[in-house]
Amino acid sequence: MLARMLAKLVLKSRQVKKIVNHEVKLFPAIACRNRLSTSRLVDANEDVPRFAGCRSKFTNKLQFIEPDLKEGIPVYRVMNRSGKVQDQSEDPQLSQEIVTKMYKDMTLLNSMDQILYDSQRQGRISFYMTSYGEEGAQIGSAAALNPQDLIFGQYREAGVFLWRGFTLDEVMDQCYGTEDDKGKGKQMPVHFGSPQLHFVTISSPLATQMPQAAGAAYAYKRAKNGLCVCCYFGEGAASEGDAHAAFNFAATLKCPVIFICRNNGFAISTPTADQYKGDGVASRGEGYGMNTIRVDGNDIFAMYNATRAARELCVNEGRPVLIEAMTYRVGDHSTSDDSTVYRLKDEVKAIAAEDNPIHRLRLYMEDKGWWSQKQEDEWRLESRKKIIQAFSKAERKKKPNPEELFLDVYKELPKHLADQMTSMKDHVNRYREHYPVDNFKSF
Ligand SMILES: Cc1ncc(C[n+]2csc(CCOP(=O)(O)OP(=O)(O)O)c2C)c(N)n1
Ligand SMILES: [Mg+2]
Repeated sequence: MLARMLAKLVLKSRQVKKIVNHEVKLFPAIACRNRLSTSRLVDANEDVPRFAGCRSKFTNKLQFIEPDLKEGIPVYRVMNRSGKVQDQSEDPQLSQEIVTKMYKDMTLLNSMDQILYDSQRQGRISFYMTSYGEEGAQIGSAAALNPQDLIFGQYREAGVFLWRGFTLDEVMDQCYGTEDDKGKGKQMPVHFGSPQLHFVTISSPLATQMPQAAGAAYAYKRAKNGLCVCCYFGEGAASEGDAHAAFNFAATLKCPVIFICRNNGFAISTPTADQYKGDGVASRGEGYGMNTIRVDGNDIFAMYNATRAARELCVNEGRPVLIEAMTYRVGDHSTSDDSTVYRLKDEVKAIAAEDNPIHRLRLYMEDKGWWSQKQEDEWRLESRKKIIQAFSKAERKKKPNPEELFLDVYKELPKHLADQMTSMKDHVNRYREHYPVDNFKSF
């Protein structure tokens, strides 16, 4: 029975193809590709492996693959550390206006980080995470996307939000959990989200965004809307099982998704040397059958070019892409961390000074005559002022009504949550003098 079925299958898929002046009978090499229907055709007499799930030749040489002996994946860059374009044909030739916006957003992010980090230290907000050192990776990639493309982030992508037009007021409302915060104070600071800007709200559990992004990209593919999905994650998150599921679904289902790994050298206190043995995260892309590139994440133009090309592959050819952006986490992991305990201050100082994405772009702009010390001083003052204004405004606002704690989680409030809400209100009303009720909206 099985033999009959197999014979039928072979007959059905047998094809004849003309090669030069003679005909060669071709059979599907079950071995070669994942499905019979997409099998590579091989000469029936060809002695090649016919195992499902691989594509290769036979060898009589007993040889292990020795990753340690292979040269690492190269790092694509456009500018060197002094902001000089190495190969003019790789200069994306962006307008002065766009490059200035890139620079202003990078420096705005930098100043915002300083102010919000300090405000956490002063007890004004509960938590914060900075993007120091990763400004180029964030803004370079964000600039290459279509503003309608859907983004899934991890938590260290505030620059992507700024590029898309997330306002300083929105940042402050979220970090302070004010009555104007779109998340109504439910999320930890920096867990931004914006339906208007097509940015899915950040989740704290690592890598949850990755299979979600693959799924959303599959939906986009079915909708044929000409858009792609972009998913940011850290190299630490890439060790989660969800990362495997995401890569594999995206590759097998040919989902238009760009996975951007920010490889900043650390997952909190764990350096990359203790996280993986292979050649970074990029080396895994090939294994999943994805187009992959490793990029100098401190080079904003390299990030821009790579993301733009990845977007084309996604949208025009329906192929997922993995970009590994090599960078360095200059700041502490978060305000709950003290990185001096596990790395040398001098190492951080040296990298921040010698391989700085902001500095690199500034040198490029100065070379073009697009930026001067005077403009720098004025912009630094102006941007700081804007941030402090937004910060003071948010601090004066009321917090959302505590009832909000129970709302917007389920479409209809379940009975057990309704009961908890009543208990909370009864309790606070009974002990009002012990609660800062005046700080909350209509309680
Ligand atoms: C499932 C899960 N495990 C552990 C954590 C705790 N955690 C928060 S951030 C982090 C490190 C992540 O590192 P990486 O992905 O490299 O991102 P980076 O902070 O370097 O930007 C860990 C372990 C978590 N949030 N979720
Ligand atoms: Mg990391």
